[in-house]
Amino acid sequence: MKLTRRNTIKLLGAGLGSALVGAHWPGLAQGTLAFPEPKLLPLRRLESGLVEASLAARESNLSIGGKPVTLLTYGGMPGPTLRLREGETVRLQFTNHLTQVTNLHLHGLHVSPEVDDPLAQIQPGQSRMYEFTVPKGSAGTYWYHPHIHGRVAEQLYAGLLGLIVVEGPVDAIPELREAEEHVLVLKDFAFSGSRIAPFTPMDWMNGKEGDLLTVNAVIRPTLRAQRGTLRLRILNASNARYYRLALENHPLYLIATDGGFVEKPVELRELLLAPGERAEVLIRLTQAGSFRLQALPYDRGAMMMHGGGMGMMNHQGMGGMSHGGEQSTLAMQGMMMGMGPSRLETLLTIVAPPNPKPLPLPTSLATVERLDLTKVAATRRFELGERMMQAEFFINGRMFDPGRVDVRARRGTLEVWELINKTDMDHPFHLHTYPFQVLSINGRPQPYRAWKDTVNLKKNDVVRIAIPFRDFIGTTVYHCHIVEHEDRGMMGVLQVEAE
Ligand SMILES: [Cu+2]
Repeated sequence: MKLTRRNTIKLLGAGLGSALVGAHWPGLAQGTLAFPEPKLLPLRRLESGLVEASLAARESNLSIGGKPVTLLTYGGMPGPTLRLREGETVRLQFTNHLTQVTNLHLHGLHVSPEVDDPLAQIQPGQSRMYEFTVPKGSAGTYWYHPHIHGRVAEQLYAGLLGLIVVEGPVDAIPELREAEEHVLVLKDFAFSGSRIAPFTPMDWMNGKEGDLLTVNAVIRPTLRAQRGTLRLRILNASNARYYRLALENHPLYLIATDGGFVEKPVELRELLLAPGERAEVLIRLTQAGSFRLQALPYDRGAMMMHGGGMGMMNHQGMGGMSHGGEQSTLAMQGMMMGMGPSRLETLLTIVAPPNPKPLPLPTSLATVERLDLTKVAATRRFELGERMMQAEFFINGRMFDPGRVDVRARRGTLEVWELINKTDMDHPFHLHTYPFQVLSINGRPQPYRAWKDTVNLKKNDVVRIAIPFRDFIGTTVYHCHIVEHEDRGMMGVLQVEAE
């Protein structure tokens, strides 16, 4: 059964309000909390040029919004920032101190799928060594999080995430070097007491959001700038929330996307970050005062239900429901319709210094390769589909099967993938290991060239991307980065074979 927003369809009855609106956290005065910088992961830089570090996942007791909460983290929320340099070889020892299986994904880094293996399973008490070289030219902002199929949504939502910063020669450009740099990890939460609120059936359809919006785990912090130019590295680490970012009275100057630098700053009035996406922006503070970084309303096509009770559903979502027959007939009591746009939210307040003197904008940043589209080895089509009622999600009509190879590509070739969103919801499409360039969205070419690993598809969008399969062979995945959709099937297996 397909649900569209126009054809509101009778569904399971639901007193959905309570499931969609999390607990209220009163008494939080706006702008009273200082902006915290995530701590750095300690590194051992050996004379050989090798960098050693260790990271562990564990249950953590922290405070968010002044309340004690129990999360799963890599040692802090967000996890410690892994700050590396281009060309370094890294030996990262990861240990699972959770009571459940997990693994670690180096999201966006061009690293062999044998190292960054999305199908790896690391049992409780076990460790795994991640040894990789940080590619030249990859200066930018990446992140790490679990990728254990079926559990990504719950593990990420619970706090297992951290930023990876790669420094390179481009950072020495004076207009960047002298900017004041900060990391912004955007993440929402819903708690039930001191624990993460249980996933509801609607969470498995829409992706789980929460009413508590945090920047580096603090609600509406205040950043007191010392300099006139800020460089913000922004990560959307939320499971499903989109951030349509705008800063009062100031444009954002985009300098880097998921895959590193663009060629020159791009002036933006607003910047949409889908789950999994990153961006780096410069902000030029030209006047004293306080300015709010806001998330403007955005409609991602999420659904809600109206009417009766939720009798049929359970905390495992609706995946266990039969696809037809009596159960579903009984379930058809209620209405489903679009939730509409999100509310305008203040994420952060930036206080400019008195008489700020911003730096000029850099005139050129990096060269972004122009791919030779006369040499395309294959053009493929990927249709995103859904069966909302069952919270089942598809690519080309099939749910994820780790035992099935969906795409075989050859190393050293360039492919064009046409991504088509046939659902009523936005889906951010993410490819591991191999960065791509967006060629067009609905036939319109992109205004600037950039490397990406995640690209958003609105309802009915047709997005063409070009992927050079370079350096590595192996088996990896592509999937929706609303991680509930990934857990519920919207993922495929890519195998890159030797030339
Ligand atoms: Cu999705």
